Amino acid sequence: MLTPQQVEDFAHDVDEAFLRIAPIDKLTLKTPFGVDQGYLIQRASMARRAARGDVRIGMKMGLTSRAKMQQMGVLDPIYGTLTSAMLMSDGGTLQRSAHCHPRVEPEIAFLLGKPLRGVVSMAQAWAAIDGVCAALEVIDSRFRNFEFTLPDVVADNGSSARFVLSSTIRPRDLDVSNLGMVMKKNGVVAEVGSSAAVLDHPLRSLVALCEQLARVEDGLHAGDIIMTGGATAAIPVQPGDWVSVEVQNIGRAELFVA
Ligand code: OOG
Ligand code: MG
Repeated sequence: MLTPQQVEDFAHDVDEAFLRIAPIDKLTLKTPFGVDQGYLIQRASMARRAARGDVRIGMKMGLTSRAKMQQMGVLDPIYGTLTSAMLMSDGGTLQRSAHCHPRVEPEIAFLLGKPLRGVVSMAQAWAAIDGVCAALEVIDSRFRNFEFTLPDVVADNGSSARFVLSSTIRPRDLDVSNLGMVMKKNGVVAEVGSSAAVLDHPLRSLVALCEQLARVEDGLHAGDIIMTGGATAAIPVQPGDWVSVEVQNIGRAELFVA
């Protein structure tokens, strides 16, 4: 168990690494702690961003596909907060110099039209969704070489950095369980996958998020953007790169790196 002061100190460390764009050693190297403590640090570090005027606009799930779990060596899904400063416009430009070591991954995102709380069925989760988007997430671990344990990456808000969404479709009859996903770098296919890679069905990611939030008496709001997690491994990017994602029956989103 960490003391409240240790939680604050770790939140400060991870926030400073974010502000200074200077990766640090994983926190558990100094003092080991568990996942629940990781979420306390996450909360405290995101409260620092909120105090600077950065507003919560949704939540992300991470490590929901085997490809991501294998790439990172961490085997459990996690969640983090999405804020207004993270949202990029489609076709927007990512400043490489504003990040430590950015990587990009293809995702399915949901827009919630209704709040969701507690244990919900797949049917209830689907009924709360107003829109579905193709998405790219830019992750940028605050830890040196992207090396961390589960509690560390939780403390670091799931390595979140930026994200971009395609235009939204509101498909009552669309089946999102097994849609082809292609991520290209500079027009060349980099990763190919399926939405099925995300917990067998990306809607399960939303259901799992609700369940995890219920444990801390939290929930999702109408208007929230929900990122369901990378369907393939993430790819590193450099200035001059452009990355796009195409999701079958949904759409396309892209970003440029300067
Ligand atoms: C952790 C973040 C994982 C995802 O979609 O799986 C994530 C990381 O890979 O650094 O965002
Ligand atoms: Mg992700």
